[in-house]
Amino acid sequence: MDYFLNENQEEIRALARRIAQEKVKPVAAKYDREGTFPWDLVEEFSKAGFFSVYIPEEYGGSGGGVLDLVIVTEELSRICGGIALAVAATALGTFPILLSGNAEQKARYLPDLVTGRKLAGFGLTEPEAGSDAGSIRTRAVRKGDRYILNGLKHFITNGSVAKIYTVIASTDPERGTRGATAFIVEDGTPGFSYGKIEDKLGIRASKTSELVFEDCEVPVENRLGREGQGFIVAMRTLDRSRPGVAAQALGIAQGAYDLALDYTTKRQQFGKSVSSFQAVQFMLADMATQIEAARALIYSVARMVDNGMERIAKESSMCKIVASDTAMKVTTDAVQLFGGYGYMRDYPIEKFMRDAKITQIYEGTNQILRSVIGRNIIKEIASG
Ligand code: COS
Repeated sequence: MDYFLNENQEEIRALARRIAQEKVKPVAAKYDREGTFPWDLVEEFSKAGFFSVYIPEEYGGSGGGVLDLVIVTEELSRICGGIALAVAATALGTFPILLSGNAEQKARYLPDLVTGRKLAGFGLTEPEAGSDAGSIRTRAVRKGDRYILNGLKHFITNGSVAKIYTVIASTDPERGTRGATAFIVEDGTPGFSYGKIEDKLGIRASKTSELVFEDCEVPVENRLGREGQGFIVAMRTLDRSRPGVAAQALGIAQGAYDLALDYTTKRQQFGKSVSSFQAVQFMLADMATQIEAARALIYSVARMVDNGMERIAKESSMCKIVASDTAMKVTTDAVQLFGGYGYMRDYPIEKFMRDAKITQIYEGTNQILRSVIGRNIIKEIASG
């Protein structure tokens, strides 16, 4: 397939592929085993400019868009979907500032995010507000020139390693989704701390933690947009970040397929390579076809975002569903193709299956995303 990427995007792909091979591959198993955060690789990604690829030039970025971010995420995830999140989750935490930040907020926060000197995180989810994002309980009460935040966010990617968080809190609980407000909260703000750090099945090189707010004082200047706009800020952010989760899933699927193809052409049974059997060829054919279909959809949605299209909740949900279901199917089949070896931790393939699972769950479970697609289809009909 040819996706007619521009010269810049081809260069970004080549660079991300090289860094993934040379720097990520040798240490991916170690970080997965230890569950530690890859600060040395963050340094490499920062030098390579990966944190800046989707940020406009006026804010110090390289002027690309979501498609550029998708390419970086895909290539890094071909080797390790967990390590790729250092970049992808920082983008998730940065989108609200790009979308809704005023000039001072952008000038203050974007320079450190563009370079990767600081990582970002996005605090929406709470124990009682997952799919039902409108029912958050974290409260923000205005007192003079500050807001006092109290509450708990959990399952926050980059939690405890990021320095800048976009946090959605309720300023008017009576108004539900229309009473939510977005804030920028910096690491080190008094009253803000990290709770439980999660021990996960996959993406173990990525940190996931609780964010705890206890009378945390956030200056009014750190409010993103107006009071009551927080839910829309969050939804618009997720519309733009879901192609990134899809790209992570795509990379994981491609990485598992690459290994399975190599293995089945080398593995000999009954005096010939197992890839010469039709049963295996059909599996490889399905894997390759599904991966390409996912890629075509993700790149199209990323291009929609980059061309300034606004209402893209339906399409962005579609690409996340297709790519993450593909990742789960392809990685499971890849383990199958490795036979007994596939189940053993000595081989790299089982990690892909563990890493794939989260892509069907986070940034909207594939079930709630079907509901988002359904609502939008009905709305389109109603509006003619
Ligand atoms: N872009 C812009 N605005 C949007 C929007 C979008 N994608 N989606 C919803 N909105 C607006 C609606 O237009 C509505 O605005 P008004 O109040 O002005 O009418 C408002 O947001 C509330 O929308 P809605 O009534 O549809 O809210 P619901 O509580 O019914 O929930 C869903 C909507 C299910 C779509 C939302 O809760 C959701 O996306 N959940 C999944 C959250 C998620 O991904 N969680 C994972 C963790 S995030 S890392």
